[in-house]
Amino acid sequence: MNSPWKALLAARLLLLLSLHSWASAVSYIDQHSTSHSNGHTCVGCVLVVSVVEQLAQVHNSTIQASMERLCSYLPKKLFLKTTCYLMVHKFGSDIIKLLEAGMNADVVCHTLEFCKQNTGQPLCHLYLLPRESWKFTLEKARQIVKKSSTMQYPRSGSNICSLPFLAKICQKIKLSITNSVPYKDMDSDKYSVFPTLRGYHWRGRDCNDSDKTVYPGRRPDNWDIHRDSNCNGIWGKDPKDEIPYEKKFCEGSQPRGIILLGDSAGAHFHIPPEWLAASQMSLNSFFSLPMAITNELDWPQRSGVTGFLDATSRIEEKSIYLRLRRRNHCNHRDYQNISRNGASSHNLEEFIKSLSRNQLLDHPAIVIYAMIGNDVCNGQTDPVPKMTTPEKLYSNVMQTLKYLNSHLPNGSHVILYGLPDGTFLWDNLHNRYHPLGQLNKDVTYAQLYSFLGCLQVSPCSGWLTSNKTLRTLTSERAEQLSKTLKKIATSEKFTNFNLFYMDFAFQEIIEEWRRRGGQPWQLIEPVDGFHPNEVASFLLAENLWKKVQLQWPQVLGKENPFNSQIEQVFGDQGGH
Ligand SMILES: [Ca+2]
Ligand SMILES: [Ca+2]
Ligand SMILES: [Ca+2]
Repeated sequence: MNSPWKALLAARLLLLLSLHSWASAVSYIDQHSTSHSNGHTCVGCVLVVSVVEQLAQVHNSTIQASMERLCSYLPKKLFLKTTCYLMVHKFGSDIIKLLEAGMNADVVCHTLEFCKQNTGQPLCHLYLLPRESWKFTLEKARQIVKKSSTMQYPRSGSNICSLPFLAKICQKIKLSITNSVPYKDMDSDKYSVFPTLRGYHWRGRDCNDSDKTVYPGRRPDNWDIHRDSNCNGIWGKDPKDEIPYEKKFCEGSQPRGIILLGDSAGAHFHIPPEWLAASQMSLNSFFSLPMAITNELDWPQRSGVTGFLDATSRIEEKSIYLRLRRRNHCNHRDYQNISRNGASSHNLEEFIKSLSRNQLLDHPAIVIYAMIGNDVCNGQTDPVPKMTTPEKLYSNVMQTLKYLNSHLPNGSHVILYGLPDGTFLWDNLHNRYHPLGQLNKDVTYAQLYSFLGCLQVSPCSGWLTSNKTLRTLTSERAEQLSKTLKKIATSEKFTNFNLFYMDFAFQEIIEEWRRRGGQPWQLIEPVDGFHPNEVASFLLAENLWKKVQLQWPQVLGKENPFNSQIEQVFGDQGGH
């Protein structure tokens, strides 16, 4: 009965997990700091309480009923539903009292101490301040819950993962994030038969998980006469002439894999707006939540570089991987998304070792280096001192390239991708309503940015700010860093790969999207107001593909004349 806290629980779990990813997207190094953790707890609380409030409004129900509704929407997996009910049980009665007394989510969360204003710190709020003074309103709210027993529960700093039944799954997620290798991988070849927790959503599915000499991307062992050693679905002999199919269809076709070294944008960080928009919320809304949580809120299986599933939006473009596969079916399953939320030129060294390529046994690869934001983006109030300098970038990237040179098979290609000019974010979004603000026209992106910035959990306080000087400064640094990458590509040489540089052509994407009748704001993730969304990701992939095809066709290899024969004999080659 007393279940209104489902929502809060869900929200907290969602928030804690998502916000941790978000936080790390902001500033990986700082993710363990207390202020971050407090900030995320606050954001989480405000989001959940807002959703509860809006669900009551949309369904004309009580707050109690609204909390129960939210919990009922959540899947049982990962104990999401249970956690939700537990939270309702813990905090529901206080939330009911406060919301019914007309307090908004900011006031509720400050009263319940999920948000804290420390001495000397500004007051962080998502909604406009109450008409009566903040101090007065907060005091009034505190009186309402004064005798409540729930105030004894810990708030910020308390981690959802400390709940005993969540500890195990938290541990799993943590481990796969830390190592960026599959959690389930019987033969330890870094390829998995399990989709999430860094499994085949991130790199080609292992077709034999009890043999570490069998994995996507390797050169066929003895022409794959007896087994499919490289998981591309091609093996055996043609009964007509006894020639092995790998030899017949793939020899001389120059197979190659695609590897992305990226950040949250490359991994396709995405929080579906249905998770926040009360008016659209239904029993189906949270269906993908467990999958998303175990993928760190990333959707690499639908990303522009390594995605193998079709886009959910109506866009026909394919990922770079699917284009390479279409060009040469021998490339089937040869993709690796080595990306991490919060990744930058600096912290890539922590997880680049998760890359799998054997210099002697495997096919060459195309590596796209796309650290597009975190060298200039962080959540600090003054982000400038923490931005990467051009000198530092030069040395970080050289370190990465040296690592690649000692791990990539000869004949590989590396493309350094530039940084975008993020000023279009503020310019195109600040006046628009955030999904949370659409019902009552009360939360704009400007408000969201300022709330996140105030809590120091903004994914990019240099661009997501009303301070034009700061936005310009951030763009200038991004441009300097792009120039540095270009300089590296034109002046440095490596024995095992050719090196190229390409601009991050967001302006070209916007123009392309306009030509199709779209608006620039439709290219940004609606919930975080920061990441390129699925459409943008696929348009960028198309843009990159076309340029490479035009300028450096050798990177993509030849069209395989046997593609249709491969389809005839092997169908979908075992799928993905
Ligand atoms: Ca394996
Ligand atoms: Ca294997
Ligand atoms: Ca094969």
